[in-house]
Amino acid sequence: VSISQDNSRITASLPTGESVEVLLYGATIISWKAKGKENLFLSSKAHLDGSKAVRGGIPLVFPVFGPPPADHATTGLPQHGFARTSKWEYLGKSTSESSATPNSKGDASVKLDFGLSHTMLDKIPSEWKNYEFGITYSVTLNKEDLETSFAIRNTGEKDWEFQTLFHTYLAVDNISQVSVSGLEGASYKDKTQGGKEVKGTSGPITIGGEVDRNYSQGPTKLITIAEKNKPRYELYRDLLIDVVVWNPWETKAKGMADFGPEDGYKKMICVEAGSVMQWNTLEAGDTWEGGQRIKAL
Ligand code: TA6
Repeated sequence: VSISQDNSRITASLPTGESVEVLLYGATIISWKAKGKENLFLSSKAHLDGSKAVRGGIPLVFPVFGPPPADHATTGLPQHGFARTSKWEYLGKSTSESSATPNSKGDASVKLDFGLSHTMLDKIPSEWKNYEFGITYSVTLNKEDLETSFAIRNTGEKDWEFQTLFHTYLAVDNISQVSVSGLEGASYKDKTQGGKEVKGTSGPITIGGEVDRNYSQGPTKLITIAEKNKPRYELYRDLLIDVVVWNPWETKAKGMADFGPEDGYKKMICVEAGSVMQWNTLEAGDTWEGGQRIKAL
């Protein structure tokens, strides 16, 4: 296992060639290579200098998903909260190369830990300036999959509530050949129709235009992303009971200054594991843990 670090990013790679690259800005994973491919979409116009949330990779959403509601503790925060635009600290790594690795096939594995706490935030114009928290974000690179998990602690005296999500931009060859299964039949909130509840389709989801759907899908349903009906990614979730499926399509992609190339929407699909359809209350002193594992096939 090799780790390299400069003041802006951490890169880890396994002897078998898999690698992950994480910006300290937002603790944003901007590259995950496995099976000889880049598996995350990163806009060619993404800001990687800390001037704006990264358009691509796996931005972190906390403590609110989407535009914050009015008259709420998150009112005044930016869309998707402050985690993805904060400078996280690198807490260190742990590797396992012996045959005792979790997947016991003797493959190597490396875990990178990142931390963010209320003391590290720039002044924020919201009730959240009175809350105290500590988040440990772990990125684990295994030979066949990438795990991202949160341990979110309420380190203060006040209870607070939050939403959280991994805003994963998966790379695909051609969106018109992509199908997503595991969400069949589930109703969803359609953000392209003002959040209207829509009855789910019976078959796998295919993408032929702008899609922006919030599914509450229970914590254990396996979500599979296939290309030409051949599974390419499997998404396993732990406690992240909601799944968001998003593709901006042509017009919305053109409307984002940091989205490139213009037809890049054909090469990505966001399948986002989170807990965003409800507010999660974290009592003073408690810890919430949740994560995802994406397997590249
Ligand atoms: O992933 C779903 C979504 O909430 C979309 O509605 C769209 O806003 C997207 O996130 C990107 O948001 P951003 O703030 O990164 O431009």
